[in-house]
Amino acid sequence: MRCKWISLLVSVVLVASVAMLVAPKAAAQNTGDYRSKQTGNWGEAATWERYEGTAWVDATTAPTYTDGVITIRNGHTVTIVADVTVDQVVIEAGGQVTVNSGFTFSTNNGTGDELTIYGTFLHSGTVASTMNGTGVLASGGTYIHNTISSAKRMVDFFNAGSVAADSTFIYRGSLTLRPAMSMSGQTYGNLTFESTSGSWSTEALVGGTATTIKGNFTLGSGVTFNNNTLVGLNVAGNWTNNGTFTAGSGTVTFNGGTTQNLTLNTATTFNNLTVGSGTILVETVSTDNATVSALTNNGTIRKAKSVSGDSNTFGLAGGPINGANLNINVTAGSFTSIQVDRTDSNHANRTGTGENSGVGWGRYWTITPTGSGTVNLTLPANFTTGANSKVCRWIDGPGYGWDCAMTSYTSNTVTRNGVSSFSDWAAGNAGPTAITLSSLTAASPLPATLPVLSLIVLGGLAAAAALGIGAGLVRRRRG
Ligand SMILES: [Ca+2]
Repeated sequence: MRCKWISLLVSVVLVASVAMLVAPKAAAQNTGDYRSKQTGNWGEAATWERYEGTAWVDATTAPTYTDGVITIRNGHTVTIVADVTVDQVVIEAGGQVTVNSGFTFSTNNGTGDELTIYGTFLHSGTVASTMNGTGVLASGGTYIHNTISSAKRMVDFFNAGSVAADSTFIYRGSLTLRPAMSMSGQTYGNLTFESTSGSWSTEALVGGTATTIKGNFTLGSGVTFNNNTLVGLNVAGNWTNNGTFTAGSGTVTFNGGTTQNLTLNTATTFNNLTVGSGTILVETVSTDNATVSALTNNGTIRKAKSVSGDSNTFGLAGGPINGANLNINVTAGSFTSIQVDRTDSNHANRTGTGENSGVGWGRYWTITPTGSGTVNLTLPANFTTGANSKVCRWIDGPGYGWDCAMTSYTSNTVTRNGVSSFSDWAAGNAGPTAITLSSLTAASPLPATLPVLSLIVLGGLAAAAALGIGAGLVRRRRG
C-alpha cells in the first residue's frame, strides 16, 4: 500500500513537472491589458476581455492605444471596420487582424513595439499617413498587403522594428486590384505575390538599391512581376515562379550561402543572375525553364533529373556556354537519375595554361549518377576545338590524373562516347603538346583502356621524363 502511495506521488510530481515544461509561457498581464475573447469587430466590446488586476473579465469598451498590451489570440480574427489608432498590439500565431477596405489603421508610438505579428495581419484598408513607431514581423508571422494604399509606409514600419527571415510579406492582388508596392532598398523575410482572382501585374518597378529578401521569393500564378529598372533582388532563400517574371535590367542574386531551390514552373528569363559564394542553386523542375542573359556563378548550380534517351540537358547547370549545353546521351544501363553540379571556376587540378592548351580551366562539372550505365557525354567548349580537344575526367587517389578522350567535336562542343565512370569532368585542348605526365606510380588505378596521349597527370616533373613514364605504362599494359 505504501509503495502505491509513493508511486502515485512520484507520478503526480512527474506529470506536474512535464506540464510546467511544455506549457506555453503566459505573458505577464497587467491591469488594463486587453485580449480577444472571440472573433469579432475591433470596435465591439464583446470581442474583448480586459485584465482587472486579478482576472480577465468581459470588456465594456474596445481597446485603444491608451490601454495596455492588446493581444489577438490564437483562433480569433478581429476585423477593423472603423478607423483605429493602436499600439502594443500582439497577434498570436493563429490569430488575425483584418483591416477592411475604407478604414484607416494608425499607430501611436507608445511603449515598445506598436504591432507584433506572429499570426496574420490582412491590410485591405488605408495605411495611415504616418505609421508611428515600430512594427515587428516576427518568426512565422504574415503580413498581407491587399490595398492600393502605401506599401512603403508599412514596409518602413516593419524595417524600423524587425523582420524575421521566416516571416512572410504577401502582396495580394486580383484582376481589379493592383496593390501598392515598395521594393528598392527594402528588407523582407519571405516575399510572396499572389492573385485571388484573374491576373495582375506589379507596377513597373524602379530603384537603384537592391531589395533584400532574407527568405523565399514566390511569384504566384496569375501575377506578373515587372522588375523593369529595379536594380536587384538579393535572395537568401528559395525562388519559385508560377507566374511571369519580367526581368527588365535587374539582377537576381542568390546569396544565402546555402542550398537554395530554384523552382521554375513557368518559363523564366533572368537578365543578370548571380550565384553567390557558398550557395548551391538547385534547379528543382525537370524541364529546363530558365533562360539567362548573363550568368555569374561563384557557387554551384545543380540539377538532378531522371534520364533516358539521347538528349538529356541540365538547365543552367549544363549551360549554355558559348551557345552549347552539356548533354548526356544514355546508351545503356539503368540510371535512376543523374545529378550535374556546375562550378564556374578553375578546377584545383587544372593543367596547362588555359582551355586552349589545358584542361580544367574556367569551369567543370561534377556528375553523380544514381544507378549505373554508359553514356555519351558532350561538354560545351569555350575554346577553339580541334583534334586535340578532349573530354576529361579527374581521377583522385594514387596515380591521380585526368583521363581524357574524344570521340567527336563541333565548333563549340566536345563529345566522348562510352563513359561509365563519373566524377569531375572538364573539357579542354589536351593534345600531345599539352600533355604533362609526372606522377604515375606502380599503384596507378588508371584504366587500362586509357589512351596514353590522353593521359594528363599533374605534378612537377619535366614533360620529357613524364612522356617516358607514359610510354612505360603502355609497354607494361601490353606486356
Ligand atoms: Ca513604440
